[in-house]
Parts: sequence; structure tokens; C-alpha cells
Amino acid sequence: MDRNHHVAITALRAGDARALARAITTVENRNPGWAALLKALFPHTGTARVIGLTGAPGAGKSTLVDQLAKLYRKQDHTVGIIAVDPTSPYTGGAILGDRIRMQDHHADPGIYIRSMATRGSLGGLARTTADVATVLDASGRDVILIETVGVGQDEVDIVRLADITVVILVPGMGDDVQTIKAGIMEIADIFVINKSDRDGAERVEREIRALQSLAVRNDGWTPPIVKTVASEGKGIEELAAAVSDYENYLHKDNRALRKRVENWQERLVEMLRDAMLEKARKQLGDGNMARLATEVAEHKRDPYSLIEEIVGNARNV
Ligand SMILES: Nc1nc2c(ncn2[C@@H]2O[C@H](COP(=O)(O)OP(=O)(O)OP(=O)(O)O)[C@@H](O)[C@H]2O)c(=O)[nH]1
Ligand SMILES: [Mg+2]
Repeated sequence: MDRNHHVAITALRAGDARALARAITTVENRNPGWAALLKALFPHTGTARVIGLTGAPGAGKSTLVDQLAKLYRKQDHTVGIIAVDPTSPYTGGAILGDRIRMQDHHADPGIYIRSMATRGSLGGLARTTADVATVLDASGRDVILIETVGVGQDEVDIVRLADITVVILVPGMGDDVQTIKAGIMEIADIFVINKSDRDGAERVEREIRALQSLAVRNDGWTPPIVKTVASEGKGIEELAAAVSDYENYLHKDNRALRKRVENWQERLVEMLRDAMLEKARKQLGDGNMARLATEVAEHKRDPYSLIEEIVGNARNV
């Protein structure tokens, strides 16, 4: 590792916000030195509490994240926030909401907010998010909140890197709980019914309970349901308490470690897949994929021997 690198890491670990921002940009854009940086940072990670929050567009994720961040700040925890592909852009890295609140956060170096819009990026959304979380963790943030919209495969991959996953629902979704259950029921450690000031919160709660009675989690944890009115700061302490409860539960019987092992198993496979593909791409060179695809399409070659050949050659690169 060169000297500049070392200086940058020291600054980052000391809490320098600009060093943190630079490191995140390096990792996010895969700028030169990104891998060396992550290698150097990894030993300093593993202490942050990573909380993933997901839910439909407009469910109140940002408002909730904002409130949670405020609460954790009151408890003297430092907070890092990653907003993944926000449907509404975060202006100036600030959370949506009223201006005064935004300025509050801006003035507080204990909160660092990063917005990423990288769907379709080379590194992959989940992978990049994980790497950004690694940087935040190494910088000494106590809590990392990851906001991500929806419940597609990307989101499932993103929440997999969290220690605790919060799924946010809102009343008035009709039968949506049914349609999203497949993705949601497995990933939620805690359910939040936000906008509980609206009619129908009880109904959503009943639906979740009904689905829970059908599928018992294999770790035995029954995700609690917390009702919130994020815009009024209601239910936030209850949510933080639910997070602590789940953490305590995780720390019994080594469950936390087991969960991390499971997550790493998935992530290692992904990293390996990326690395192998990158190697094969390098070996093929630019534009050759199109030429080979043409040959296969024109039945001049069979794809099976072609892949065998590429894999065989890539081994020696
Ligand atoms: N009535 C009511 N409105 C709320 C509540 N929480 C948030 N809102 C409002 O809902 C709107 C969307 O809130 P956001 O926090 O931006 O929602 P989001 O899920 O982050 O939205 P995207 O990031 O765009 O997907 C805002 O106008 C909030 O003020 C709530 O508990 N009750
Ligand atoms: Mg948002």
C-alpha cells in the first residue's frame, strides 16, 4: 500500500468526512485502487450495526430513516446512511423532509448520508452497496442505515448484507401484502406499518399475522410488527426497541455469526462470479463477444465448446 493510501485511511478512520466521501467514491466508481482500499479497510469492519429498510415507493422509508438517525444520535451513536436508488433524489445528500431537518443533519458530522443511483452498474448494485457499507463501517460509524426501494432481487441481495432487515408497509395497499409476501416474508426481521395515522393499519397487521402463522421461520424468530407515524415521530422508540430485541436474540447461541456466515457464503459466490467473468472478458478482449455471438447465431460454432475454451484459456491469464 502506498503512502497516500495510508494517509487516506488514517484520515477516514479518524472520522474525516471528506476522506470518507472520497473513499466511497473510489469504491462506488471502481476507480484505481478500489480493491486495495477495501482490503486495507476490511480488518477495521464488523463493529457497525447494519440495518436495511425496504418498502414500496413513498412508504415513508426516508422519513423513518431520518427519525431513527435522530434517535441514534441522541444516544450518541454515529450514523451512516446509504440511500440506494432513491425514487426521489436526495438533494445535497440530505434526507427528504423539511428544510430545517435537512440543515440539522448537515450541521451534524455524526450523520453521513450517501445516495447511490447505480442500478445496472458494472459492479452490481448489491455488491457496490455492500462495499460502500464496508467503507462506512471501517470509518467507525456505529449504525449504518440502508434505504432501498421495493422488493426485487436486488433488494433481497441488499438486505442480505444487513444484520437487521426492516420491511415497511403502509395501510391501503389492499391485497398487496399477498402479492409481495413471497419476497417479503423471508427477509423481514421486523415489520413496520408506517402511516398508521391512516385507516387500515389493523388490517395490514392482521394480514401479516395470518401470513406469519402459515410460515414459521426456521430460526424461530417471529418478526414483531411496529406501527409508526414517521412524519410525526411516533413509534420510533418502539422500532428502536424492536431492533435491540432482535439484536439480543441474534447474540444468543451465536446466531449473529451464523447469519453472517450465511450472508458471506452468498457474497463470496457473487464476488467469485464477478472476478471470473472479469478475467474471461479481459482474455476475450473488447468486441470479441459480439463476434463470437454472431458465430454462434450463424451456427458456425457451438456455444458449449466455446465456453469450455474460454474458461480453459481464462485459467491461464
Ligand atoms: N400520513 C403520513 N405521511 C407520512 C408518514 N411518513 C411519511 N409520510 C409522508 O409520505 C411521503 C413519502 O415519504 P418518504 O419518506 O419520502 O417515503 P420513501 O419511502 O422514502 O419514498 P421513496 O424514497 O421515494 O421511495 C412524504 O410526504 C412524507 O411526509 C406517516 O406516518 N403518515
Ligand atoms: Mg426515500
